[in-house]
Amino acid sequence: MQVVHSERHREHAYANEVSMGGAVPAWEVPERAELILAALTADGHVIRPPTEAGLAPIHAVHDPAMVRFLETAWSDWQAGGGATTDPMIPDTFLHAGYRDGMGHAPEPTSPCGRMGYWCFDTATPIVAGTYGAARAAVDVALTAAQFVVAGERATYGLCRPPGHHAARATFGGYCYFNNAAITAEWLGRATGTRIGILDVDFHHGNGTQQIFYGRPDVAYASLHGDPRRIYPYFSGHADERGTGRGEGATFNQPLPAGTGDADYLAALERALDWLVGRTDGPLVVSLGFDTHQHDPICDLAVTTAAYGDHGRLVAGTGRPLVILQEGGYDLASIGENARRWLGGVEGRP
Ligand code: Q9C
Ligand code: ZN
Repeated sequence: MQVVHSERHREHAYANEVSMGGAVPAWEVPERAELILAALTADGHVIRPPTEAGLAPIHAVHDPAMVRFLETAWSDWQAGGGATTDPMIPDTFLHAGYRDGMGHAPEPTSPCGRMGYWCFDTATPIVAGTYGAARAAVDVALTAAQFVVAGERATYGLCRPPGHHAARATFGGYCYFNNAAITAEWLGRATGTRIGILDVDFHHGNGTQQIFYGRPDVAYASLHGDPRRIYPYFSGHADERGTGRGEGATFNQPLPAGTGDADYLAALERALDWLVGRTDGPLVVSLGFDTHQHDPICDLAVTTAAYGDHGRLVAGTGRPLVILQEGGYDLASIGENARRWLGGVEGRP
C-alpha cells in the first residue's frame, strides 16, 4: 500500500527523558521509524513523501497559542538564557487544582514557565528539530488521508513523533500535535461522513478523547492498559463515554496486565463492532506496537504473528483506513510487527 514518510523526524532526537524522578535513556527514538521504514520497503510497499498542508488543519484541533508555543519554544529558550543544547523539559506544571476557583492563568513569559503551562509530563522534551518534525508528522498523516479520499482502500502514515496524547491545549506522552485527531477532523470535513478512530496503542489516547469528547460526529474507541495502573493514569476508564451531544460516542476498554492474543482479539472485535455501528465513513487507526509481549515499558502480551490478525480484522470492516503510527518501543520486533499488520490489511499471510 501507499506508505507516507518524512525524513524530518530525524531532527527530533534527544538522549534522555525524565521518568520516576530521574533521567533515563529515551524510548521514543528515531531508530523506531527507521526500522519500520526498512521493513516496509523490503516488503514492497510504495514509500511517498508528504505534501505540506499548512497550519489550518492543526488550528482546527489545537489551541493556536499552544501551536505558537511549540513553534517558538526553542528559540525563546536559547534567547532567554537557556543557551544550551540541553533538551527543554518542564519542572513546574499547571496542575488542575492550582487555579481552582481563581479563573484562568495567563501564559507566562519565562520559557520554562511556558513549557509547564502547555506540557503535562516530563517525557516530552523539546529540541531544535522538534517543531519541524511534529509539523512533518501532521503532513505525513494528512497526505495518507488524501490518498484515501482519492480512492485508496488503506494507507499508512509513518508518523513520528506520535500524537494521541496531545489534547486541544496541552501536550505530552512523546506527542506534540495529535496526528490522528487532526486527520479525523480533516477527513470529516472532506467526506461529510462520521469518522471512527480506533486507538490500539497500549496507552489511552487521552488527547484524542479530549478533542472529540463532546462531539457526536467523530467516534473514538480505545483498547489500553487500565489507567489505574498505567500511564497516562487520569483517563480511559470504561465509564468515560462522552458528554453532552457526544454522549455515547466514546468507547474505552481497559485491559489487565498480561492480556494475550485471544483476549486482545476479542476486545478488538467488540471495539470494531461498536465503531461500525456509530460511523459511516473512514476509520483512522492510532496504531501502537507497545502492546507487544516484549515492549520494554508496557505489560501486555500480544505476539508478532497476531498483528497480522489485527490488520485483517480491521480491514474486514470494509471501511477505508488511514493507519497512523503511534507508539511501540521494542526495536527488535517493531519492523516485523508493522509488516505483519499492514500485510494483514492487504489479506497477505
Ligand atoms: N511512569 C506513546 O506510546 N512515560 N506514549 C510513562 C510512567 C510516558 C507513551 C512513564 C509514556 C508515553 C505514544
Ligand atoms: Zn503508547
